[in-house]
Amino acid sequence: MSGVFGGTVKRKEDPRLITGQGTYTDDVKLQNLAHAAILRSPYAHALIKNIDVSKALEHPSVIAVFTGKDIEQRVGPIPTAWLPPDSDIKATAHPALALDRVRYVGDGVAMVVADDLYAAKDALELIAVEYEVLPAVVNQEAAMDDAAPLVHSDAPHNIAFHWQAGDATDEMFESAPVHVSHRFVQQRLIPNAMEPRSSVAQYNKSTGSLTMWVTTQNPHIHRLLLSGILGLPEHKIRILAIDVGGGFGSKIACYPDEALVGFAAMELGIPVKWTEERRENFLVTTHGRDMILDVDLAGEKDGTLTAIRVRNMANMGAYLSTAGPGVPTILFGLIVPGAYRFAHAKVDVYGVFTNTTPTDAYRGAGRPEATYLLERMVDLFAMELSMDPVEVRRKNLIGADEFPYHSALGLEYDSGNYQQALDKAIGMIGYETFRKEQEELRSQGRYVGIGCTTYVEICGLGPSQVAGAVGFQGGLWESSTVRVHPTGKVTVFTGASPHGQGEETTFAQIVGDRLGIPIDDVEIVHGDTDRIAMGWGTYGSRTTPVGGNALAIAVDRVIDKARKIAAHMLLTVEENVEFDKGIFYTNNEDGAVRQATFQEVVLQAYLAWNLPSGVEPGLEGHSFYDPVNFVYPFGTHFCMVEVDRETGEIKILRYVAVDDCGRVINPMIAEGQVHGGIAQGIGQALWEGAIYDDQGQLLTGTFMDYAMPKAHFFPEFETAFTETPAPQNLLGVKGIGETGTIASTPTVVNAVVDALRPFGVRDLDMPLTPEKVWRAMEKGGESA
Ligand code: MCN
Repeated sequence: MSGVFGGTVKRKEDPRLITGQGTYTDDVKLQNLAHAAILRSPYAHALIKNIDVSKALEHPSVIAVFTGKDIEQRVGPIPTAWLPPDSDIKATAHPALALDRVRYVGDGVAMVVADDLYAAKDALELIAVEYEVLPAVVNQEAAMDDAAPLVHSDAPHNIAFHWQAGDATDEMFESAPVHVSHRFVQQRLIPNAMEPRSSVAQYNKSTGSLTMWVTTQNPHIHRLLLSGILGLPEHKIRILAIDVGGGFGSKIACYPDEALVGFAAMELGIPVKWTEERRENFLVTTHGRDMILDVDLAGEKDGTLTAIRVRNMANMGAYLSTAGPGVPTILFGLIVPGAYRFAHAKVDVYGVFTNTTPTDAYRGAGRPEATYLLERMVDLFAMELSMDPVEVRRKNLIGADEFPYHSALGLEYDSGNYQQALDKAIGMIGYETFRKEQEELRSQGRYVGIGCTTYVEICGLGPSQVAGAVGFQGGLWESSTVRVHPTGKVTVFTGASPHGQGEETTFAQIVGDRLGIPIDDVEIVHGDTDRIAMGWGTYGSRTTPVGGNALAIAVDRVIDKARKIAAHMLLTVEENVEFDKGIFYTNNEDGAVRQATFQEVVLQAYLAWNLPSGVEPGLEGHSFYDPVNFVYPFGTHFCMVEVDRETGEIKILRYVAVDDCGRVINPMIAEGQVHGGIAQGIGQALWEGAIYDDQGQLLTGTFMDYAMPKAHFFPEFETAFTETPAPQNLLGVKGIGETGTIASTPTVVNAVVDALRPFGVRDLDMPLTPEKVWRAMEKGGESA
């Protein structure tokens, strides 16, 4: 079926985006637009002894130069929005421009505003800053050491917070028949959305209102935070997220740069634009992952898993970013037991300050890290018992009849059929056949391997009550307004803020399906705080399960009102009126059918000549939907690889993904999300990794040193869905935006380690570069 729920429909937004008709923030052109550039610290840790801006001010194109001291009283600190409870959190102030100390390379020191972009950048070189360089610390474990320099004097041992969950005790591991321990390092990753960050601000002095175009995933959160930072009432700020070229979590945070642009426009009374260079994107846009994970797994000799324990040292960087503390706590910690029937679990998380770029969400945010350690541990456990890793998984997966399932860490998994997804993936990859071929190929000196991941994800953020209980300083519901125009065309206003995911199409499908109208008659408006009352944005694969259901409820409210009007038109009572495929109808006692089209009823609502008593004119539905639970997508991924004995190069032979996101609205879009996610997850497994030297200099600050995956690195992904409806929401949907990233990283690493088994290799730290793999083979030797 095409065009409605469940149908493959081409993305409505694509003709605009792929023919260069998209409008991005940097495309915004205003009269008298000035340009801002930001002077950034070249040191990871230093005292600022003096800043001399006089020469920069002499530059003929320079309009103003601001330092931290200049704006201290006018621009408030950049806050974090996540304060994990009972964690003794040190949410130390993050000034928009450094005051007397810089804490990472890239920390803002001064801002130049000039009438020309290049002049602004030239003038940065005219600012003389006198620094006293201090020792820096970049590794979180080293930062917790007694002797480590302190990033913030009020955070002893550089511990920003300590958060715990679960009840597993030492004894459970010490006395377990099988006990496997291992340390995993989740390397730091640098999100690289196609469009770098940008903001433009325009202040109207006569009305006291500030309009800002911002590359953000959550315009209303930006409005809320900027209102506090700039001391401007919220209703005087309009945030516009027009076309946003990807975010992957890195455009959630409210950054100092945006506050500075807003301030400059207010202060100078002229519009100001700032756009990040790619180099700045590497340096100051929030990074992802960077966790050191010490894991213990306990089980029985028959392969039953009983308890899991993790100590996570999470590198938070120099400041706590907007959602930063949420990543290693709720998003990571609570899903550690995964898809398995663990009786006990324990998670200890230390959020640690270092002299590095702040970390925040990066696609999957916490869940890839949890899934990685778990799926690697399951393979190590299977290795310990000489069991087939797939069999260990099958034995421990939560059964389809056990839902709703209460996990060892207190979550209620909504629905699942994990075995079905596993069986489907096994069938697609041909697991048994491969195992036989593997033996044969190994005897010929060819090193092929297969890896598996059976995952469950927590997403659809989320019930506001839970969000509040775990420290999020906001709600996580979503709003929707459905405005039906007199001709039956529809405009939807959603508080979600998609930036590449395709909801202009899938949300139109939800409306088209329910109202029985073509999706071309539906326009989705998002990313404008003046047109949309409130919303919490797009991240955590929440847009469909939360925003989509808010929309469905609002549409149903439209239908409810329209049904009253239709009943009046059809000379019957509301209860006798059915609505199907855009037609209201009633069955007469004589068997005749009377009917009115949706459009006829809508017109009546506006003409208002003949409305039932008590029914107001017009047709609009609103909803503020707060979900009762998260949603829990799941699935099984398999990967086959071959490792070149001579070079250590890894070739991905096949990749199979079976995912379950409940009812699928648009299979093509969902598949596209899985593809993108897999590519990003494999990027972490094989190529990507940020490296700092001991002084805190980022050594991987360009695409020359930071390897981004490219399409030709991958085989064609073989994808499929199973559909287990989400039982707690109207549409039966779960999120799909992150599943690929979550599942693919351990899948590939498991496959490579499997290929290297003849060399006695148990584990390798990511990224699995050819050199690392080759050395492992050399060290292990053929006979190991
Ligand atoms: N969908 C569907 N059926 C479902 C679930 C989803 O057809 N059962 C569709 C949706 O309607 C939407 C898409 O799949 O068109 C993704 O929806 P959803 O899972 O709700 O995820 P979000 O829209 O909330 O997107 C967030 C998610 C995250 S967290 C990151 S990070 C990410 C991602 O999506 N960043 C992206 N995908 C991205 N894709 C692009 N192009 N750019 C990014 O920055």
